[in-house]
Amino acid sequence: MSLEPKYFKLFINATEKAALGAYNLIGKNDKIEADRAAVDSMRKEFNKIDMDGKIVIGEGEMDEAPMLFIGEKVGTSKGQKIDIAVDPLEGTNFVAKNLPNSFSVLAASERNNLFFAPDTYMEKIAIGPNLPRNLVDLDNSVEDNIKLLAKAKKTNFDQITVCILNRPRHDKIVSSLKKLGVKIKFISDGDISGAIYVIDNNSPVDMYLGIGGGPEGVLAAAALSCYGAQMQTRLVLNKDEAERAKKMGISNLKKKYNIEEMVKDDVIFCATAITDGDFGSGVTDRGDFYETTTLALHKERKIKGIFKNKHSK
Ligand code: VTB
Repeated sequence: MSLEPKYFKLFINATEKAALGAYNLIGKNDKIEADRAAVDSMRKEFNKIDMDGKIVIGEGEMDEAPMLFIGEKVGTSKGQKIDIAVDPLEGTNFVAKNLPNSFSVLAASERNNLFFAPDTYMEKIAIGPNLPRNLVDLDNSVEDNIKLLAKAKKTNFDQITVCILNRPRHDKIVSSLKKLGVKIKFISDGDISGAIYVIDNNSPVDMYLGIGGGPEGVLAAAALSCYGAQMQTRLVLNKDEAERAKKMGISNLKKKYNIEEMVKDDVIFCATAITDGDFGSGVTDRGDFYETTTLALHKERKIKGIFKNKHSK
């Protein structure tokens, strides 16, 4: 089922307002306050929208997050039944330290169409569009995945770039990549952008690999699905998390999820830059108004664009 077109602008406005909310906290070295401001502004906008909205990926579970918690109802309750995955401030460190690549992001789809991922780690592998379906697989060795990708792209290993979060948990993957002579793009944080690099024509990234946040995985999948890119994920759960996941209705804890299982149908994806980033300038003070830059996608309507908007002070 498709989302009504009117929601596209309304959701862009929600991430814009969250980005504006965090703007005054750029460089204040207070990631908690920055996150709170973004969450607060996004929630206010949601509650003005005529929709029967539900947060499916949010700031945590009800007992640990006061706002935008998983299961929270948002909107006026008139209108379409919509599930929303949010990360009002992706890259809290980046905002706190005034570094590039922080943004406010959401994905929305009709009820029950987004993977209800718990707030745990997730293994991820992503590649761009126009490649054979199911080309790579989390159960393949790193070597096999690189070989398959290089063959499909008719290129050599040393022409392949893999993006990965710079974490000790990835040492083994990194050493395999080094042995193959593959180029590595390390990121310090922010693996939604990391995964999105595979569809960005201006970035040389061919594959995203490694373990990052589960919620970020679903948000990245929403963007990638609008471009026909591929992604496969699997939850990484400790004992407590396994129990929680079961309670959330996940019976097969070792399941590999393909992008079509994470994002089942139509989806709207919006990401508004807070600090300058890969898809454009962060919130900019133009004197009389603020200007925002948003990457916004609507799968069914094939809209993929960068939208600049003015906001009065
Ligand atoms: C991951 C990643 C996020 O934080 O959740 C990461 O998905 C935290 O990883 O994009 P560590 O626990 O290893 O620090 C981000 O990078 C930013 O929220």
